[in-house]
Amino acid sequence: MTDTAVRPGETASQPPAHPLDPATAAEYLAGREIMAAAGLLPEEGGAPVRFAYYGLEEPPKDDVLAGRETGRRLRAFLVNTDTGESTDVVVSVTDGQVVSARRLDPRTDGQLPIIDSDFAAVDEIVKADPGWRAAMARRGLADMSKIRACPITAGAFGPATDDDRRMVRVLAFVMNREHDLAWAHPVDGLAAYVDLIEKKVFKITDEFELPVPAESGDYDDEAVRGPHRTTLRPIEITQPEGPSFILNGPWLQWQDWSMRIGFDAREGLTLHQISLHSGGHERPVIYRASIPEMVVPYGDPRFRYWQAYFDTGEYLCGKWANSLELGCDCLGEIAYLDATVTDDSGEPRTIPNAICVHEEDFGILWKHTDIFNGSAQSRRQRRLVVSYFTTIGNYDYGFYWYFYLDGTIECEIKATGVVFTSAYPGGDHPYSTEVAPGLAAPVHQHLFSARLDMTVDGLANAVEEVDVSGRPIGPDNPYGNAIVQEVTRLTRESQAGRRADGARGRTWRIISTERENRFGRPTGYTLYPESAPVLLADPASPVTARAGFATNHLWVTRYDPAQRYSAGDFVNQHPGGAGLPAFVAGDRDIDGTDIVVWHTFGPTHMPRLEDWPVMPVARCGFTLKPTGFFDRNPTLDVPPPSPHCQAD
Ligand SMILES: [Cu+2]
Repeated sequence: MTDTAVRPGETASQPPAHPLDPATAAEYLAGREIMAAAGLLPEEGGAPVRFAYYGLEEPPKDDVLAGRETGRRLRAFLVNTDTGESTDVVVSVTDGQVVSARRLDPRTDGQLPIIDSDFAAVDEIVKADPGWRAAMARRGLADMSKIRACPITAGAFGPATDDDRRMVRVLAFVMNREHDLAWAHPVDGLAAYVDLIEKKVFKITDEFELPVPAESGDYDDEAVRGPHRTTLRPIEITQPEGPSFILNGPWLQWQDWSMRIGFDAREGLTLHQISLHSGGHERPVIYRASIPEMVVPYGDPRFRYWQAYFDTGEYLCGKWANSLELGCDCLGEIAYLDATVTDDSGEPRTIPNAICVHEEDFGILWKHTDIFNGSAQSRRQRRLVVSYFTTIGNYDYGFYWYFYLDGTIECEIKATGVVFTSAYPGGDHPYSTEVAPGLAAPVHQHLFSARLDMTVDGLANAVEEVDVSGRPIGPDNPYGNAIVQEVTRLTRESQAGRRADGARGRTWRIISTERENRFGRPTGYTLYPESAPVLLADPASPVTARAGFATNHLWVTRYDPAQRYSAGDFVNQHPGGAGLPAFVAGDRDIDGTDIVVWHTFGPTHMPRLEDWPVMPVARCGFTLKPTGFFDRNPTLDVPPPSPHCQAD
């Protein structure tokens, strides 16, 4: 086993070689100095101005593809924690200048994301509040050292006086001893509304009292889990000649695939310029792939109706990335990349081994035993895996991208960790599952949004919706066995907000409008959705207004460098309407032009008993398969795994 980590610190003093390379520690520091010199960061040291986001402002696609010198830019969201003043800043590190600084209006723009120091501040604020302490005391909870305060983004539900505040809503959990699992002991019926600028509790909702569930959920305590089983024998993965990929900084090449790896505090892992080497040249497939938003709306309509996390736009998924351990999180010949993000003060922070790159055997690629010529052949499938894991509160999410020998691309998200909990009210409560005595896990959805900036054989792409259906008996179909494909070209943005339809096997084919295969048909890639439910909240609900992206499985937009986030740039307490519904309002032409495909996917999670106290990974995702992109099976040249694996 090897650990061939690439340490960005080694090259921090040099400018990155490629315009899409992640921002370096040196660039973050330089950018912060530019902001300080421009008066955007008053009072160095103990400063009230904090970085709610800080990352690379990628140059527009046209400039990158044309090889134009663009310079390096960074974007920062600055929030003054004394006044609430919020600013969206872009600086040019190359020119040493502030490019733009826009003051936000919270009533129309919403609030900047939660910052690290909000967590500690909220704990102090609620524990100092007499009203909240009295409500806890009524529940027999007087020892504040055992209480864990959980700040939850507020959404936008009115009244306007609440929505104008930079605020969170706080639920509480009890941690009886060191290492106890607090999520097993929710304090229900009570929420504190905290103003993060005034630094006080401005409202308490105290609607009912239920006993704090008592059973321990500490899954690492032998009294809970029992003794470790002793029947698992070792599995070792070895590649005696090393892996088949080449990782040169963030540039990755494996078999016919090549791509650039990026990482962002908000989006996490980003993949750029994914292409296939075929027929002697590079064929682009996706210019940029990422998961720029996700929402986890909960389905309990009682006092916690506001619970809906936009983990990416409100909490910044990438910032909470885990450091991965060889032999624990990843097995075999692993190459790691570090990620560089910043803390609240814009100080660079390296997350060692944040991104994992490795190669996996994936069972049979193709196989046939021929009844006529006696040939028996087997080939092994392999995939290249690029992944990272992040922890957002109670949940942990792994984001995995797979690239296969046959040109298939998959995105898989692994959801694990601990389900969010409440007290079980008893009786027939339809909104949650009782997972331990008196402990409930409310129903919720995890809806992810993939942004796929497609470049199938170039910029000129179009999307076709493909359904399959049987045909009724008729003169051309006398025995009723006919099956046909129905192909509908999606030509305008207004027409391309689509839902999956499992009964029709609905897929979406992204085609080149310039390049053809050997039968004169457009080369393409097909998106296979999972056809799980979209957002189930009522169309008139506040959460639907804010998570408009999640009301369709598919959106297609004309490329616009400013349209990056599915729920809009500013998600926290946004009143709604931003992101994809706004992007498509102009109803642009999407036929034979530079387009972006957006895909909503993810499970509706009615927790099972087996999800408690820690949840086995639940998978979701989507697949992109070449469809007439190649002229035949592109893996005929894969050799048998061993000479004895074929018979002629
Ligand atoms: Cu879940």
